[in-house]
Amino acid sequence: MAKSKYEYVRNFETDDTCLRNCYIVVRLDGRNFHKFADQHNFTKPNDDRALGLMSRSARSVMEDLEDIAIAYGQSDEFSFVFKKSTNWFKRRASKLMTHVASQFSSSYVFFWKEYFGEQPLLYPPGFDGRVVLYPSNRNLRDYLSWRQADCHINNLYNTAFWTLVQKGGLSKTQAEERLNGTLSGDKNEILFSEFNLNYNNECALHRKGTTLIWEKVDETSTKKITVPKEGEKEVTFTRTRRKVTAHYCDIIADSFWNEHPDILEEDC
Ligand code: DGT
Ligand code: MG
Ligand code: MG
Ligand code: MG
Ligand code: MG
Repeated sequence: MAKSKYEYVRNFETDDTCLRNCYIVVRLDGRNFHKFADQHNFTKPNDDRALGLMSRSARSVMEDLEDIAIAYGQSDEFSFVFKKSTNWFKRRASKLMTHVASQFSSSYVFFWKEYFGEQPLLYPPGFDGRVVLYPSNRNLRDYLSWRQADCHINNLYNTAFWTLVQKGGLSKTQAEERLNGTLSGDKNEILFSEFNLNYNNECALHRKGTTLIWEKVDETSTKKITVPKEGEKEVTFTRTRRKVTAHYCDIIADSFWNEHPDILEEDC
């Protein structure tokens, strides 16, 4: 077919193919969620409805898009790790990132009511996205460790801050002053000695964030079948399915990676 005279405009498109042999990480972060959380009455410091909805939306991304080996989320962010070997959308960064961001955002709205019930969604939320490439397993693990350490630091601070305000009767300014310059150990100590709260016994989802991976799960179901001469009979089927499973554990140390050796590919 003859090309139109306008065809040349295609050449203005830039090549954004991701380098081969690298993990492609897409990280999304809620736009202005400080305000969004306030306006939708998120509980402080952690709102389980909001965290559940983030996780549900991330699962939809993993199920609907190809080649995501692991995802990690905390607060208003989620990181998706595409396999090193993925060739989805010819590894074009803009395609990968926009598909993740739009699937996530539409899922967040689609599943809102399931998590928030009577709390109406007041305006359409948005998420920004970025793409980062990691060439080695060490770099990828350090990236995920960085996000989990961020979760830990923020959650310990927020837990201490809101405990001082909600249970200690301090104003927000007083709580801020009290925590100014404190180290992790000091915050743990305040929680333990003044509020009898052992931070390590707090909810793992809040302390560690959410890790989603693919796992093989056996599913058993029963079915009624009709056998000639014998009549109706109940039989049990077991089939193995790949499912997205959620984990609220440490992903910084080796143990998680040793227990799930399929997530990472060989370094090349
Ligand atoms: P951004 O990302 O630059 O558009 O601005 P923000 O406001 O989204 O800032 P960010 O992403 O650094 O921080 C996340 C905000 O979301 C933070 O202000 C607290 C809020 N948030 C996230 N999860 C929860 C929650 O479970 N409960 C409450 N109350 N707030 C939350
Ligand atoms: Mg930000
Ligand atoms: Mg944000
Ligand atoms: Mg954030
Ligand atoms: Mg199209």
